[in-house]
Amino acid sequence: MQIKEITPFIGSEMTGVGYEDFRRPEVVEQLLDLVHRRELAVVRGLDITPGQQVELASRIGRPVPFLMAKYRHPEQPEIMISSNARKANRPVGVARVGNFWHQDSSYMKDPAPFTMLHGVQVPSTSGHTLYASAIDVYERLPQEWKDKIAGRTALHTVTKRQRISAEHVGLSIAEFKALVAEEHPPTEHALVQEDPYTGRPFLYGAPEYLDSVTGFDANENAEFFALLDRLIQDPEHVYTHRWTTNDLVVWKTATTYHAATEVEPGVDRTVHRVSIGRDGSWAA
Ligand SMILES: O=C(O)CCC(=O)C(=O)O
Ligand SMILES: [Fe+2]
Repeated sequence: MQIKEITPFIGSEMTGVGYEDFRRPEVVEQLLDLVHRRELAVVRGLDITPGQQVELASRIGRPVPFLMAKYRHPEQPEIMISSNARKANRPVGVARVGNFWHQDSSYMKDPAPFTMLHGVQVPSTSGHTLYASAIDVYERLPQEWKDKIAGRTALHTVTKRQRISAEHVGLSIAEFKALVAEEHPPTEHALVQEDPYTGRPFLYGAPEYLDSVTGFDANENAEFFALLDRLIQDPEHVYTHRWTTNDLVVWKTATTYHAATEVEPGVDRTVHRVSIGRDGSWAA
């Protein structure tokens, strides 16, 4: 087995391991340790079945079945099929998942701590995933902004990203917004948090999932969000994951900003996604 760091600021990669190796608790521990220390771990060439993916996820925590039943894997409800492919003219999964910079489910009170993707059918020339470390983003904040945000909370919201779907047909924009606000009320989180595993401070909040920083006026919010967007998307600090078949990618949701990029026209991309919640042994 080989392990190497992908960039100085985020990511480690494991090669030369197979599913059998992950039956050994120390190999799972090693993977988790990489995720904790490097925010993101990539295992290349892991040829696993959907059942084995869920099995592996359940050694890390508690896989959480996806909310929308029709996009769950038919045999493995813990897997959400994230795909632009169609079969018999029907979508096989959810298209355009996470195609903007975000931290997974930050608009929820207690987001699942890890996300795991398995590359089932992945093009090499598009559909990459971009990653940035929230620890690195905090470090690069100018001191005056660190002082300005110290001790503050922010309101997270999904309303900027909510899509209109069948259940919303016939609603006015105002009614649609009211419904979303009722289903997903804004959630308050500390803006600067400390990673319990490494003790390092990180910035919790991506502009697309942020309503406002508590106590900031509209100008301060706009200025802060623009600064955050620049820091998160700085090409010098972004890792572009170019998928190869059977990549397994696991990240810490709190400390990882990421964005899915466009898939070129006429090309199918399917990844199997498992959201991993806390369980007793990994409660942090
Ligand atoms: O499919 C991808 O590239 C990542 C999408 C995403 O944001 C996620 O699955 O959380
Ligand atoms: Fe995501």
